[in-house]
Amino acid sequence: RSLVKIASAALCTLALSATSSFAADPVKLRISTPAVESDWHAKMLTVFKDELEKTAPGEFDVEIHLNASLFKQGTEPAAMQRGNLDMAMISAQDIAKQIPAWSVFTAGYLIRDPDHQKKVFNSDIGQKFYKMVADDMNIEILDVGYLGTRELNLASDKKITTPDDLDGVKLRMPGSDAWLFLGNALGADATPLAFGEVYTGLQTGTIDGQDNPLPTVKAVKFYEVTKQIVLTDHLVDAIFLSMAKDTYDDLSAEQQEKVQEAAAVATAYNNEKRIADEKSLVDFFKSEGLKVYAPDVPAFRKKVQDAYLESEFAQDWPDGIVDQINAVK
Ligand code: KDO
Repeated sequence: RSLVKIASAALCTLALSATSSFAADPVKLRISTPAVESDWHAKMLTVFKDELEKTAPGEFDVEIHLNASLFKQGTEPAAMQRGNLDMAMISAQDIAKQIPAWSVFTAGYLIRDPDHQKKVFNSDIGQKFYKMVADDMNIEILDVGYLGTRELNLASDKKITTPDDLDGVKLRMPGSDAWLFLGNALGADATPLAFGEVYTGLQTGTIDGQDNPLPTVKAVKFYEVTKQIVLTDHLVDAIFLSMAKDTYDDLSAEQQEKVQEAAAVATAYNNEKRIADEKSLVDFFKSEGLKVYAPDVPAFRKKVQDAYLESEFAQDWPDGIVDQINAVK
């Protein structure tokens, strides 16, 4: 009898420790990004982590890996799909490699501004495109963040007015077809290079320029190795805070809700900071000795829009999608 008691007590302890260790084990969320610490979308990851710590104390262990130290730029979706990474901030260009319809969001001069971007992705259009990513890539997009409006940033001080002025300019773009197409559509000679190598490329002259939003030009100090910023406004860029669907599906409904809420708080923080920065940074770059001016933007818009509409990319866009995006007010 006492043996039975001892045995059942032992079982009880086992069961208890199994439950309590399960409850105490936080869900590890490893995030990889090429972003540098001082850029807003890197800081937004800390906001995400802090928010989760507040709303779900001890339930998550968010690990942030910056500077592409965990996975190379552009390889994050595959890493999430293989089960090697839980979260990343992925681009429309990354997604378009696997879902060609997504290339519509890589087209220059389509999304008008950050407000339009948020509204498009919060609408049925966004829901439909997010579902494609969940179904075809097994990745859950939590929210869209505004990466900023991309501008040209060149090492030479030759005045740029129209796309013809970029003839022969070796313009670094991130390494994928969709990115290179955009660089060439602007009139430059697009050349691929990883984000982490751009500063040295500009410094040593292996590239003549790069394109990025102004807050990133500041965060990575590209202004130290360039002479001008041409305000082409060619791409209102987005970054999608995402989670491997297997990781997401393993969370409880309550945890999923907290993750969604934390993502919304984080992207709101990023967007507010970036939009404010974009308004004030022109003066900063001028004070650093750079020329900052607007070219003939309608000439760039026409060249780029024509290039996309005639491209093979456009053949994969859902019927009527450009009109639907334009109609979002
Ligand atoms: C870049 O390489 O120029 C880019 O801006 C592309 C974006 O999609 C994104 O990968 C970003 O770099 C990184 O997050 C670094 O800011």
